[in-house]
Amino acid sequence: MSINSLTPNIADEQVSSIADQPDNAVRWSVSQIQALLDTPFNDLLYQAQLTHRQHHDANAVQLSTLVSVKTGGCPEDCGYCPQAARYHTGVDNQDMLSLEEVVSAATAAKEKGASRFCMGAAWRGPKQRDIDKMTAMVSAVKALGMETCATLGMLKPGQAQQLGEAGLDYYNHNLDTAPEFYNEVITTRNYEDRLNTLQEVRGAGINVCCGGIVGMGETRLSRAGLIAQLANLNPYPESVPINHLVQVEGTPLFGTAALDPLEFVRTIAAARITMPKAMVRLSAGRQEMSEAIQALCFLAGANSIFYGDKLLTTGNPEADSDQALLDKLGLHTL
Ligand code: SAM
Ligand code: DTB
Ligand code: SF4
Repeated sequence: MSINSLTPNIADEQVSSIADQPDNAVRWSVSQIQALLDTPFNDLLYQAQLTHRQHHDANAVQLSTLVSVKTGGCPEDCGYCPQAARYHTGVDNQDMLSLEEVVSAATAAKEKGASRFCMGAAWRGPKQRDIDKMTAMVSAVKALGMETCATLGMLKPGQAQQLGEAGLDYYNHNLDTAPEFYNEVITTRNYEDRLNTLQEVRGAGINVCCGGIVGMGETRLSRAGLIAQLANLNPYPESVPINHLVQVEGTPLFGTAALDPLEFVRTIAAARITMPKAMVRLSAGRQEMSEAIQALCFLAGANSIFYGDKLLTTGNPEADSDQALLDKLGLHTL
């Protein structure tokens, strides 16, 4: 079934050019994605399900567990982040974890059923001595038979290569929001910096994990702008985390007006439709979300979650309650 039969408000000539191109050459305009977001909810979810079922097992969910290998004291000014040194959020700074601590966290995550282990650090970017420690951690986690992921901030030339040689499967670096809203949220690094790091990751042959945050006070148009940026990366990311802002007291974005949860579901659907083969991760913010909204996110094409009782510094549903939710929905894990 063609896209235009389901989204009548997308212009015909735009649709025919999409249909004629292979997935990784598809170019989405912001207005096309806004048209998707404006589609009646049932049509949007139906279209997302059709796309999802063409490329994925509709009842499978991949589990990634996060660990913060270096916490707090970050020099950047990301307005959502509890780890920025300049905001007073009550996060305890923690120097880098030891190799043993990381391996034991990864072992526990594997035993609980996670297939991917993601190591995060509150850095603007890693120094060479940090890369040396990270490569040892990546190799050790890889040796456990897990997929490895790291999110360490901006990478300089050569750093991605070293991480890749150590066995890094994915690097997470988010665009976070649309270009026009970006400066409202972050000023200490720009959009171009982020795109450059993504280029370093691609160049090293590492899979790209790249997504953003919704619920930061952005408009629907800006949500469309974020999805357009992600979908137009060539190729688009293998893994797309869609985070709902976790509001942390002390951060500038604390107190932002709550987003209608159905807008979050729509954003997931737009990610699924525009990046059909990607793993779309229902990411931060699940603890504040009802089971019904999470179920709608799975229906909209999310097929991955962060799993384990903590994200980096904030809470996430307990593993047991997630297992109960997956059971209730008849979802199995990858
Ligand atoms: N410091 C590195 C960086 O910023 O690239 C890596 C860690 S950083 C915490 C990874 C991502 O977590 C951010 O890009 C952002 O998308 C997400 N994040 C951070 N705080 C969040 C919050 N309060 N709510 C939702 N997502 C958040
Ligand atoms: C991503 O997109 N979300 C994760 C992971 N990548 C690193 C982080 C969410 C952080 C939420 C706030 C916290 O726990 O500090
Ligand atoms: Fe630092 Fe990353 Fe938090 Fe930004 S998101 S303040 S770079 S830890």
